[in-house]
Amino acid sequence: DLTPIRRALLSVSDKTGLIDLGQALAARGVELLSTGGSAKALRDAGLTVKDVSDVTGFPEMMDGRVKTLHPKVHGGLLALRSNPEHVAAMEEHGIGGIDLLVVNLYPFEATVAAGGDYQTCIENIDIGGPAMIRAASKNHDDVAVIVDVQDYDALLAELDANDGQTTYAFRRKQAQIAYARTAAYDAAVSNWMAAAIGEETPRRRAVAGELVQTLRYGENSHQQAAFYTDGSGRQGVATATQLQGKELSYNNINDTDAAFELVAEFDPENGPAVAIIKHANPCGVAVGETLVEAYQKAFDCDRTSAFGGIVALNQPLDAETAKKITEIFTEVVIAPGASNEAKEIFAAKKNLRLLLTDGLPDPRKPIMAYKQVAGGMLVQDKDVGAVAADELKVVTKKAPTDAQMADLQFAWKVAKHVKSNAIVYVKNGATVGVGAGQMSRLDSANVAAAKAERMAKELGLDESLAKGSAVASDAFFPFADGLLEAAAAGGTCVIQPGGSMRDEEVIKAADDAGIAMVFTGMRHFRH
Ligand code: 93A
Repeated sequence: DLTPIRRALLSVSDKTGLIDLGQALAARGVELLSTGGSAKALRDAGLTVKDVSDVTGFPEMMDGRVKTLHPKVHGGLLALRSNPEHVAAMEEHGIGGIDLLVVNLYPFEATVAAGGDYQTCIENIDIGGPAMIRAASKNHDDVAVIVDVQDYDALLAELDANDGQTTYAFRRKQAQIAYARTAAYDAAVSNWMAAAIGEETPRRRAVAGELVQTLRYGENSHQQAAFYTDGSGRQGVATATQLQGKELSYNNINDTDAAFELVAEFDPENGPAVAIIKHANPCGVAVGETLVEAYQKAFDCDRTSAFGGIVALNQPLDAETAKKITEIFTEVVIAPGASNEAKEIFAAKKNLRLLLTDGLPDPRKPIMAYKQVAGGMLVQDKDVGAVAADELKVVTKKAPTDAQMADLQFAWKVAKHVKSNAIVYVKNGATVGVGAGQMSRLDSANVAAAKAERMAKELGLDESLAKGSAVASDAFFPFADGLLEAAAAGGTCVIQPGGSMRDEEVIKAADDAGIAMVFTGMRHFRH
């Protein structure tokens, strides 16, 4: 179970911690082998190192493309020490065992992120590194592999605890980490190539990510969880800087993503927009002349649910809005920037998390969306569909007024971000009732209407907030009943995909109720 380390190969692009590690290993009597740059760094620090090229008898060649790809290296990593034939082969060919491999790969992901040109990215695809990592990992019976600078301390602690040896459990754990690294690395290469080809979301693709952080727990406290990036650099919770507040939870990240993706539907050039999210659904979305006005309008949709919510802004947070937000308890605020004054106001609220990005995600850019099912995974394009104003078809005798049309389009954008079945009531650029996630469309219409009614009471108004509203339905009304419910709640115009077998019946019901209705020809299920 315990394996001593006599000979180690160190080959790292990121030289962080290399000297300390080399010294610690040398002090334990380990012989060091190394490649060009790593060997030089170790030697400069006064350590005795053997060049891999002296081991292989070949110089590093072809711009370093071939340095460690040699049986003297791979035989040393792969030979099973317990197998007499393997040992005999080592002796016959003068192959020395390598008991520890420390590798970190050419910085491919960082080169892509830095906007490296095609050839530079190609040159940064590491071949020899992953080959050695996979070899050493396969042979974790005998060999320890370390692929992350963060694990150097754990390696030294392991050696100290075991008299210069490693345990099987340690080697196997590090092998598992190593394969995760090479898988993520190759996925990054494949995804970069897909983008270069012009296929942002190919059907045949690699799925892997880099760990950002392990989370305290998942959706519930008995579930373990972690957060990964896909390396795409999309503006949002994965790339945001957190200025203050506790660590984000799994649910915070999920809700913050929903909030920011929704608010990004509203082009900042058309004015400020605010979205407030609870349990991944919006409980208030609004546009306004000012950011603070948009926030107030969003808040007034459902003040009860907004408590402890997640707020996303499509513009930098200003002082006035910051002040208003701090009047109630809010979990997270995410915005593309914040004024210094706004930051100061938030600083007094220690528990409020503030996340800042460099901009908004592009709501039209196709990215992959994953959903796990038992035994597999569903992969699809994210729903980036949008319907232009001139593609909307008026199907009723009455056509919407310009103001109604604006609210209908607003409602349609919001409905796309509400769990199906989704019914959304909107008035004057603000949601006034959101019905989410019901198993029947009629129930969603009822839920939205009831919320509009309740909130009107809370605000001391004598008619429902939904009175005179525009209504969006994320998919067609299969029967007239849902539409009639919306009309009864106060809806005066409707936007929906159309396409039901009973469209005629639904259109007639709208005409009879004096409602204007437009078809989008596109639905936005969200499950
Ligand atoms: O170009 S490679 O794919 N060919 C190789 O044979 C090879 N062996 C190690 N890259 C190779 N490496 C990589 O070189 C390692 O994965 C490491 O990232 C880097 C260390 O090089 P140096 O020690 O010269 O800085």
